[in-house]
Amino acid sequence: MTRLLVTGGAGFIGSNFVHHVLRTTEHSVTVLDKLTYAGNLASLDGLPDDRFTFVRGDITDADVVNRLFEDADAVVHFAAESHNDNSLANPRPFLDTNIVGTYTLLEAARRHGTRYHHISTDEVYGDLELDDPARFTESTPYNPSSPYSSTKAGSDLLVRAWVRSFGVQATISNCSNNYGPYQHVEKFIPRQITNVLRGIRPKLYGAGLNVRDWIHANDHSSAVLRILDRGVIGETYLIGADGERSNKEVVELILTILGQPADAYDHVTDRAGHDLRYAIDSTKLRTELGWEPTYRDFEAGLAATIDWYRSNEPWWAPAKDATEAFYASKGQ
Ligand code: NAD
Ligand code: TDX
Repeated sequence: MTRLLVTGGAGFIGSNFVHHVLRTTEHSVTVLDKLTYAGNLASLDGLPDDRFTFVRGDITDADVVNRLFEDADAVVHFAAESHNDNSLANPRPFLDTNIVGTYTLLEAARRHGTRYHHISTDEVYGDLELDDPARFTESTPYNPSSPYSSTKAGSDLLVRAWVRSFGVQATISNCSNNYGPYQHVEKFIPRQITNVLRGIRPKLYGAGLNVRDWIHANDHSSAVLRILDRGVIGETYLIGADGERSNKEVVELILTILGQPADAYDHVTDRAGHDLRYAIDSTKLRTELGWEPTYRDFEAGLAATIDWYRSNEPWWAPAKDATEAFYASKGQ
């Protein structure tokens, strides 16, 4: 049995990953999470006590990190400040957690010789034009746009340097936009679903023509497990499921699934520096490691996600008012 240390396991993708690992493998999991506004212990309810441990702590705290590395066979690093809009309002926590936090984990991986997998984003590559048929590959040059994506890019480069300079046993994955249960209501899809459920009109930044490449969080989880099992040390793998949609299309789908007129949304102030389009070419992961996504029907996955938010209002309601107040203060 492998003992996994999962940072950020109380967040959106980390909690989906922990559920997926405990459901589909024999591994045991320890979560290290600071429980910032984005962490929610309720996302980890119902896990088996004999294979799951939760530790509240900060990834920038070398003492707690080193103690936990002593008992880990492998580390999967999800913890981050993850929201672009927050990074525009207050960048500092992004530097602390995404850069210094990653540095702290890499130093521990180096000291303990621990296998380390680094979770990152396609946003490190910047954006593509709307009419450009190109997609990101592992050799696309880094060109991040926001404080968030620049700190993620910086963290990826630290990993590459620690592999080359110190022989750390690391892999990196850069994934496209995730959707699914347990995503904070600040993010696009949960914000619009919960708006409609509350009788608030969805809010589309600018014209809504920006394109995101959607993947279900469970497919992200299966890809990460595959890289942990079969990935080549020092390599980067792009994770994506061919899910390109404009934001306008997604809002119209949410409204239609919830039985509302497809045009019952508002256009609001655009995001500063708003990336136009992301698109992932995941050929390397599919051909070299034999991974394939399971959720190929975005509409079905979105409908299931809407059902989850409809059934789990106690999970999301406590964060909803403060999130909407933050957006309202910016005309969004
Ligand atoms: P999230 O904001 O939902 O969760 C982040 C978690 O990290 C929270 O539980 C939070 O409490 C914890 N955390 C934050 N700072 C910490 C610290 N200093 N020490 C310990 N824990 C801390 O984020 P998410 O959307 O689940 O993203 C997880 C990872 O996946 C991030 O690295 C992100 O860059 C990456 N990613 C996200 C997406 C996406 O669509 N959401 C896509 C690609 C990659
Ligand atoms: O109310 C909104 N209206 C709107 O039009 C919000 C919150 C967002 N948007 C737009 C902005 C983006 O074009 O929707 C798109 C998606 O927005 P976010 O959910 O904020 O995601 P994005 O900025 O694309 O980044 C996400 O995917 C990559 C995650 O938050 C990152 O952590 C990940 O790295």
